[in-house]
Amino acid sequence: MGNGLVFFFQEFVNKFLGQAPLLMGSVVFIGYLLLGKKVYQALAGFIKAYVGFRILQVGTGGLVRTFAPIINSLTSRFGIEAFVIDPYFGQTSAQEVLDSVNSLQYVGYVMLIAFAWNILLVAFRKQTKIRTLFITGHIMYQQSAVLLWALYWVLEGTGAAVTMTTVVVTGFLIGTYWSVMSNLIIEATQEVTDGAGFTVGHQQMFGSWLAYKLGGLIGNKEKTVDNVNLPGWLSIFNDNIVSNTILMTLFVGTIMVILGKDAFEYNAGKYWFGTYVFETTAYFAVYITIILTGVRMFVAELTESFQGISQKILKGSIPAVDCAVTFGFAPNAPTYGFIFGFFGQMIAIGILILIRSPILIIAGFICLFFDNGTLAIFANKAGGRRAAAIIPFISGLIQVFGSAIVLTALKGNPNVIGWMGMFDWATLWAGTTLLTRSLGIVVPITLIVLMLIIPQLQYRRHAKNYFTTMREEKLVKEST
Ligand code: ASC
Repeated sequence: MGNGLVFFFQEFVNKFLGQAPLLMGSVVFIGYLLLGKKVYQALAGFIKAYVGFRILQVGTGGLVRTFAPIINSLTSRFGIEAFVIDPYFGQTSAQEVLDSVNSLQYVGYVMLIAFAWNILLVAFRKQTKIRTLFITGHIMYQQSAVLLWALYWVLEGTGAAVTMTTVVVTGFLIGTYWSVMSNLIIEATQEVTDGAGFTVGHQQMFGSWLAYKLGGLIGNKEKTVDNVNLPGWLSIFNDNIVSNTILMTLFVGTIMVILGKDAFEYNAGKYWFGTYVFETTAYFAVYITIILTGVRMFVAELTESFQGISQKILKGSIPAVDCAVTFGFAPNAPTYGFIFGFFGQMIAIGILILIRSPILIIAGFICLFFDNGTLAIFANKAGGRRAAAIIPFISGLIQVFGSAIVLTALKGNPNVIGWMGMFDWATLWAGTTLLTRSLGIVVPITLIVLMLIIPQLQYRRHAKNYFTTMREEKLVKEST
């Protein structure tokens, strides 16, 4: 019986909870039923949300496949052998380390504890002030795995299986992070998306909040990345397809030319090197357009159907979803984030090489694009182009240095090939891991309590309409 239950949990976690499109579609389906729609209407919603999410993944997957090898060969060309800061390199390290101590299955437990804790915190939202349900499945799995690995390694690292105490504490800690940080950026995300009815549930929620707060101090929100209003021929940059293609051709194209044609396997019968460079870099705009198409589809369904959940069961709650969902609201911002974050990371890597650091870092595309792209979206909303350039630049430095520092504590295991690298992981989680190594399990436990204070402070600031749903606020806005 006990074994059956464990088996069911593992199946449920891997084949449902960890499958973001299925989870997303199911949330939409349930939402529509709660709104009193017919089953066939709810089914149509499920399909649109599922297919929309899959389209998003076609776009993000295509970006990664096209651009990751270019970034990788850039760093390997210069003879650097090091750790990669990419979420999947972090996840792989976590899985391999945990598997080597027969504990991979505990990642599922962590994820379930965290998700149940998130639901409970929302259920008691009058007391906890948490309004957000974290439903970005692949990120939930990834973060559960990486945090369990990091805490196991610094707390135990014995070679024996992970203890239940560490599993439970990790579950509550990551669940608190999902709840508190996605809740923290509701107000900013609402500004960014013009009240689209969701918040971000990803890897840089704390970073996005900082970017939004600091952005306002750095620049002018009127001078946004999408409202460049350039004179004469430069006005073609006002179209994000055109500007993304031109900027990426210049920027990534230069990198490709530096690497030279021998660095690429392409069909010389079909392309000159020059056209190959352009046809590759133009894929950037192709995939961004695909992402936006998918996002529009599932956000439309999610925004409407989630009303069922936020009106009927978890009143006033909001879904926390993938960061790429915000990209449609300022389509030039991710390019800013990518380019300036790239400069920051390259300078930081150069410094590591110069000081002969024992840890070298290899840049990863996901971190460069999605992480800094998201920070640029939030920075731009509060501080325009200037903020969208400066903040990702600084973030690039932090991503490299923070990851290098935390890897000093984790590199002892031969299965380690990288770290997540995303902003929150290079700051908050790197710090937590190091502090836990020095002070023990009181650190994660204290952090749970401290984080739970944040929504209480936030509530004081926004008490008046804290629990009205995003949709209601949007309606109020539109009617005034
Ligand atoms: C991540 C991760 C991805 C991407 C994606 C961005 O951190 O694991 O697959 O970012 O979620 O849309």
